[in-house]
Amino acid sequence: MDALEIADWHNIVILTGAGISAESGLSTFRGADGLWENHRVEEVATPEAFARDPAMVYRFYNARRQQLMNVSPNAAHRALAELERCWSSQITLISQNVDDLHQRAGSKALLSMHGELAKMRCKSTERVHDAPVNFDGADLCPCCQLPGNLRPHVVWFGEMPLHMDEITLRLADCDAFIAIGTSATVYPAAGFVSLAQAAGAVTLEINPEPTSASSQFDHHWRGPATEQVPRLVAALLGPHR
Ligand code: BJW
Repeated sequence: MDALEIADWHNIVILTGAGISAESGLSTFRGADGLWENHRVEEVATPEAFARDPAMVYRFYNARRQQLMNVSPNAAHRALAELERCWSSQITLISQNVDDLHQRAGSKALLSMHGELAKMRCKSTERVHDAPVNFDGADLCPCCQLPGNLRPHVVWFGEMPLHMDEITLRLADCDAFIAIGTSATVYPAAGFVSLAQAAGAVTLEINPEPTSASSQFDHHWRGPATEQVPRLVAALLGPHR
């Protein structure tokens, strides 16, 4: 990928995954430290798990909300926020992460496709509310005043990710697609590279390791996000910084 190629990029779609927050101190889902109380994420992040054992699922998300208070955005989050501020055409930042590190770094137009840890949702009205650090089935919902109606505002397996209409439109009209710190194991996000390629986009994967989608990407920058993302943003903004 050279400067000439980058000069043709106007609309850029960037997808981030758990790897971008790893160097802030948040565990990835499928890394060596990815288990929680010996459960895989696929056993906790489902509507069935919530129906079977709500206390366990509330505990999982309460612990992760607690953890968020002790971490900060890193150089990769900050570089993407700078890119959004300085890029003259369109940047679409899609995150699979439910942490708020992109927002805290200054990204404004973020599409959080798997929801947000800092929010909770009423199961009756579907209204979304700011979440306290801890809540569970005993808490009264702010809109319906009933206990047992609040769930984390996150997307579990089998549920429809958020903002899909907008994401599909942006992918159909992008010149470049960049995936950062995602294992490409969870759909529909794992299929975005194909949609972008069908639109004629150049594709770049940033990840220290190869992933199951690596062969679909045109370019690979191997290394941690805090090194590779600032390098990418420097290449994109060049003399405009
Ligand atoms: C670094 C780094 C550093 C480390 N720097 N990088 C069979 C076939 C195909 C699909 C399906 C199927 N059976 C079921 C499905 C669908 C299912 C699915 O994909 N299942 C798979 C397990 C196969 N998907 C769904 O159900 C989704 N809904 C859906 O499909 O609806 C229907 C639909 C149809 C058509 C269009 C649209 C929709 C919903 C998926 C919801 C996922 N939810 C979770 C939990 C969210 C809440 C929470 O956080 O608790 O989202 S699961 C979990 O995985 C979380 C993540 O966002 C997601 C992806 O994980 P991610 O980010 O890739 O993390 P890791 O840990 O896997 O990878 C980290 C990467 O970072 C690694 O590559 C490292 O190398 C790298 N890394 N250090 C850069 N320093």
